[in-house]
Amino acid sequence: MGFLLRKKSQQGTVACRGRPLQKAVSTLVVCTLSVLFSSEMGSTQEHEPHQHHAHHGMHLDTAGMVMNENADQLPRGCPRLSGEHEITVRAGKEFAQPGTMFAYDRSEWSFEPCTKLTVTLINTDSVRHQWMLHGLPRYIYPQGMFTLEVAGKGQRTSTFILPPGDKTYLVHCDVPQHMEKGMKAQLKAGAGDGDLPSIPGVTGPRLQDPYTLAWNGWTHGAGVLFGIVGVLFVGRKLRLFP
Ligand SMILES: [Cu+2]
Repeated sequence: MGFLLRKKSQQGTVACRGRPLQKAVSTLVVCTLSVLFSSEMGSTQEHEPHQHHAHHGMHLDTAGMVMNENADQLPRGCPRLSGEHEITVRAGKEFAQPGTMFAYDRSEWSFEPCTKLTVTLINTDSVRHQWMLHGLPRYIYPQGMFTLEVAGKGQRTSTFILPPGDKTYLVHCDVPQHMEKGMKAQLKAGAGDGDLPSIPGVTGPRLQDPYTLAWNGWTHGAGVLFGIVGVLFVGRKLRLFP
């Protein structure tokens, strides 16, 4: 189809040069449309590898997925591994705190930079959950991510190596609304570089909801008092009272 459109485009270019005005206008439309179509098709072809995740080091089956496993390539700036650790993370509704729906059984981890970390994700729910860590160097980890995913109850294990430097990495489940509903955590390499907002049990939201007035006995009493004063004031003005 692209070939046909390009051919039309070439014909159109010739026509634009040689034909009368009305023909030239119609062929100009064909020229424009063909260029638009061919550029659209070109961009689709460019994005196809992303859709198929052809270069993400992905291991995928019906039960889950591992993306960007790296057990042996040292990130630049790491002279050697600083250590090797294994963690087990459970993910599911049963770990959610009041006000949330999903959670990991732990919200924070801390390791030395250049640590080789093996993560086992155990999903205790029947829905899909992920352990997705962001902010890694893209020359090893395409899109800067390392991801474990388990579709329903089950588990999956994989390994990656943290780069050098003190940094706080976001960990979350990328299934729509799961992070917003509580499945969010942070991993600190070294001292980290601060805390992330809305980490369950660790930090509050970036923007607080504006419920500044807490209703209790005192505020109720003050409200009643202001009401009485207001009624008396208006009553005096209207000469309802002596
Ligand atoms: Cu999830």
